[in-house]
Amino acid sequence: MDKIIEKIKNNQRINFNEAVKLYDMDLFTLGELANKKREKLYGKKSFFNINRHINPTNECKDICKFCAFSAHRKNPNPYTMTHEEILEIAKKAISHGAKELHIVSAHNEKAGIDWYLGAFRKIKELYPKIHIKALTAAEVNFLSESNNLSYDEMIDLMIKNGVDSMPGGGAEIFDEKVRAKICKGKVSSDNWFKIHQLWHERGRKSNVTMLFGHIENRENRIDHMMRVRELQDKTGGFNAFIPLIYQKENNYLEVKNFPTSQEILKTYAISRLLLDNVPHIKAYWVTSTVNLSLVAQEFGADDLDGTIEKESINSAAGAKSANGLKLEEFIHLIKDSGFIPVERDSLYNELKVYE
Ligand code: V47
Repeated sequence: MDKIIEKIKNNQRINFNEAVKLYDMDLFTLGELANKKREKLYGKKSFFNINRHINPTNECKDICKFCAFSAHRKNPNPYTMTHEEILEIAKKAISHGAKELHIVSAHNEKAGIDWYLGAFRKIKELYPKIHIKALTAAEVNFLSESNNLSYDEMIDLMIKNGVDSMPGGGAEIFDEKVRAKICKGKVSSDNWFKIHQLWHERGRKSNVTMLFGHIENRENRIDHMMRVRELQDKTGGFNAFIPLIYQKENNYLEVKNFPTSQEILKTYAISRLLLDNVPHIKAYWVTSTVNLSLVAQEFGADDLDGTIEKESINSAAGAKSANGLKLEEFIHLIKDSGFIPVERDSLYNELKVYE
């Protein structure tokens, strides 16, 4: 273990086996190593943005076992918003100060590609300054396949219709065996990376998530991070790595053992240490709970996502995030935990420092 600590302290890269071994380190030594890296990059600053999540449809052709959001037997409430409804939500969010719309949908075979793209185009026509973070690689793959478009053509259409950056969803766990068990039929891991690579090659930014705490093991998580590090070495296009903690309600995935808070904090810390080329580690409070994401600030995380306003995907599976967080509360929580809240834009330019 001493050798690994030495390497980390000397800013040398750790490899797969060393990263797996870090899980055996005691939490506080590991946390301190990750915190040192985080402090070197950002001091006590913790980033967030004022954003609004919009999930315009839950009608999905795929059945991911972990998903409680899509309309199915356990959640029999299919909906598809009209463009007018989406625009109304955008208008309200922007009037409340939102600078980013995070728009993610299910894979709706009835809606048509112009329903997806037209929504972004209309939002941008009315609100040219708003940042649209939309379409996961899983959606891009679905729309490409169902419209006979190459990924290149799809990406051209996204840019033409006003998408600014891509969210990190649909990554789940990249290990093919685990993927086959939890989300068979969804975009393959290779294609998930292909889509993000093409996006980055257009000079655009994206995020990458990792859904953990279900049937995967520690090796699968490290493998996931290693694949991220590899593409990031080539493109530098990922802004943030976002570990998502599995929520267990209203879905079809049978999970017996859930990760302890210790395991979750170790995962944040290891991601900070292993992903030396990814600028931000996001503790997405929706899945980690607000309290644990505040603690995660001392274990390598420097970003807490945003105020969100409304959230449907994780709250359907049990997360307490349906109505977002109030800005004042968010700021107070970060301050009270000993960090400096920094409102950022979607590309991590600092907008306001709350000293
Ligand atoms: O890909 C679905 C996950 C993701 C469950 O890029 C679940 O800034 C936990 O990608 N338990 C969508 N997670 C959300 C997402 C995201 C969130 C916040 C910020 C960003 C970003 C991206 O939600 C899906 C899937 O991995 N998810 N069901 C569940 N039961």
